[in-house]
Amino acid sequence: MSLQISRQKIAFTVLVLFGVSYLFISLPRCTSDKDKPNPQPTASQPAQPPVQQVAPPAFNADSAYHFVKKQVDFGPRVPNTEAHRKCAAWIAGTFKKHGLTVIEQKFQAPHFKGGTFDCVNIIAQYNPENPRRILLAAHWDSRFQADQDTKDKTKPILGADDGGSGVGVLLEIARLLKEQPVDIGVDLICFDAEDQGNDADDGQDHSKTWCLGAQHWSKNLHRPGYMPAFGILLDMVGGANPKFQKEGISMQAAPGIVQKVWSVAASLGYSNVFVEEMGAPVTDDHYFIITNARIPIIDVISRPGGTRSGFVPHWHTHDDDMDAIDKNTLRIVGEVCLGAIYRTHNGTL
Ligand code: AHN
Ligand code: ZN
Repeated sequence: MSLQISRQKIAFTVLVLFGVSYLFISLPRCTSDKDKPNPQPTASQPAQPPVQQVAPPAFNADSAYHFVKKQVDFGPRVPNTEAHRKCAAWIAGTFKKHGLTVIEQKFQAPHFKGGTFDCVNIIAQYNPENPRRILLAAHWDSRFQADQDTKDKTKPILGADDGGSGVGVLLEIARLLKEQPVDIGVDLICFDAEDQGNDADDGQDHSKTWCLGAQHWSKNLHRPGYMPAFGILLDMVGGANPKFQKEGISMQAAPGIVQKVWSVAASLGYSNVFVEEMGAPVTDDHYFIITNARIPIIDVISRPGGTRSGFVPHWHTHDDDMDAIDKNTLRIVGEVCLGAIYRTHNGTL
């Protein structure tokens, strides 16, 4: 009996020793210098306190969906309308409610059809004084006309997916940062007037009629010299059957960021959504942020194909309402963004 126990003890001890030595042997292979919690202090680099590792909180897709619906319930968010003004106040107020420091950057921009738009970029800062920052962005306006529809082509759209979805994900992330703090700064920026541009296919370059908020902000940064480690732009991240390709401008300007974000998605099991395919370049807010502010930012934009544009079938139509929103897509994108945030905090991105 006693022999029996001591044999078990020996077996257990051997297992423990083997396990411990395995850890010691294998650990150095999967850590890089930046992951070492306590680097030796040098003259130029003082000792850093170890980072408290934090697991990302669970993204609540019901909450994100509710944030999309709240925006859509105001009606089309076209500049110079009551719905636009009311929704801006609601977005800013919701970020403030979750403890973020909000700047409402007001500006005027010309509409290509004539007249000016009264616009506002909503800049929500988490840990505003932390110099180590990342940027997540989306546009919050909705398009003034349904040019891709067959009927009511001159009426504005609700933009549940095109506008609402990205902001819904950002608002849910703001809520979760309060629940599970990180020791980095995060800026959640909602750009105005992304979607009021000229879509005429007349061989002319109309790109400057789009992304008016991102154009203004990238030339008038809310903090001079603002430079996050990287940025992620979310555009049409709420439709069913999403497919995120490696968008062309992102790959040219920030291929390493695309790689990191796609590897987060892969580790979460989303390689079927964040696919290993090159996508066509899209003139989106990130283009102006890259060219004017030199910030490395990538565009996560769904292009499932099957349409002439390659965009979702409800793109710039009246079908872009709450029925176009799939909670599962919001969850996938939300989890990937949270993965990028919490891995940046942990030093493992
Ligand atoms: C153009 O159609 C020029 N750009 C697509 C960017 C966009 C529009 N994203 C949402 N709506
Ligand atoms: Zn659009």
